[in-house]
Amino acid sequence: MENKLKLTKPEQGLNGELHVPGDKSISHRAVMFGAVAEGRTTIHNFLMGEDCLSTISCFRKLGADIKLQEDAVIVEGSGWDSLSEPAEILDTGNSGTTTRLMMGVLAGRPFHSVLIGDESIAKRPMKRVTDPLKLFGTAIDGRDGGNFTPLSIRGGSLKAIKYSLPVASAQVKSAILLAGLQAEGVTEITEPQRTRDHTEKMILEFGGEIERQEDTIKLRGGQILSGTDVYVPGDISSAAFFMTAAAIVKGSRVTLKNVGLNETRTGIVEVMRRMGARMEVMEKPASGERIGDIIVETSDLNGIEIGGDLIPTLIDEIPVIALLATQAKGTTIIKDAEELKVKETNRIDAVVQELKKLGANITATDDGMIIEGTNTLQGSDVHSWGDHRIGMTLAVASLITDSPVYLEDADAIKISYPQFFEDLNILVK
Ligand code: SPQ
Repeated sequence: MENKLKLTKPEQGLNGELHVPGDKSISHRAVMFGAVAEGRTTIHNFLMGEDCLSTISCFRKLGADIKLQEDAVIVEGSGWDSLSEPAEILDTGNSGTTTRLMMGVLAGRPFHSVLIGDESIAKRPMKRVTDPLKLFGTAIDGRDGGNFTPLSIRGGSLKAIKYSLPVASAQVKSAILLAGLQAEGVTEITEPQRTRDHTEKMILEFGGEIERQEDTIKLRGGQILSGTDVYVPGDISSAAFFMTAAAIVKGSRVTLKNVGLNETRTGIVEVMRRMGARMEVMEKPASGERIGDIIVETSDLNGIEIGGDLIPTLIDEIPVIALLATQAKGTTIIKDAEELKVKETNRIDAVVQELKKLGANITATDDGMIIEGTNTLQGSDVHSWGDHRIGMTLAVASLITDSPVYLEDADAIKISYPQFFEDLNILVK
């Protein structure tokens, strides 16, 4: 059982309050915008997970002045031109967001840089970003015609583009917006489905202008952004693990404080409501991103169908929703989610294979999965596949298995939630 973490069912339910760590998507973007804006940016509740630390490390290699303090991250921005050619390769670690958004930043910088990540990043498709960046006029190449890392970028003067996204992806949209800010003219992007809009919101928070009309976003290049204070809300994708745990572990009542409630991210709330979860969402006044408290109690759940426009609003929560569905009466069908195949792992295969080991009645489909509930889950040896969201899903599953779960590569959880087990312990005591 070496290198495996033994996880056992708690004696009673999960109870109490928790502040989940800062939102990963917003933390990345706050560093990036802080580095290219003029003046000081102070980021409160920054997520100190490995992915966001990769973003900081890449920007430092470009010459950005970023200080980590106990309660904030301070970025002293001096505009786009303050970034300079890195002497070293930029290593984005396991982070798709760092890789793809950096590509947009580097597209307009007049120097050469090389981006590389870990084994998982090396398998994730980048052509979806290199294609539009080439249209702007960037010289960019990589393995397989620019589809895989290492990527080599020589940025330069960019001309605005009109682009219709072939896949619903906030990362691709954001890379185009970051290039668009450096381009001459007005960039227009049309989305096939609405995806998380933290980049658009952050452009406004940094004093920029951006418009949205139905599915099309318009952004003028050459805008000067100003440093600001960013308050990062709790990450709803992290909260989702405790929302699920509270719903499926008997005798639970959990309050998750100050969670981000941006409507492009709250698909999990809609799904849990439709499944019949006992939950309450209490929104609080906020100036930037929406925030509030989410209270979840042990619930009797029913299977539902999940697909269409809802998918981009809960894409990262699907592994834990699959676990939730094992505890719901009837059938849950998750469809239109083929994007899961190109995340940190193929998350359809990973979830199905690992939950099956615990006795779940779950089948993979081409674009999602079908889960038959309700199942009593049993303990087993399982693997995170090096994917933080698979690791946390299996850790939550262990709260209801009739014997211990032995989780291999639990360390992957540190990518987005370094204090996950400490926070879990707060609720099981
Ligand atoms: O950064 P990374 O590795 O791509 O992270 C993931 C995650 O599970 O944390 C996906 F694997 O989240 C993405 C998300 O799936 C973060 C993100 C963003 O911050 O813009 C957008 C989504 O990806 P995409 O490809 O749909 O744009």
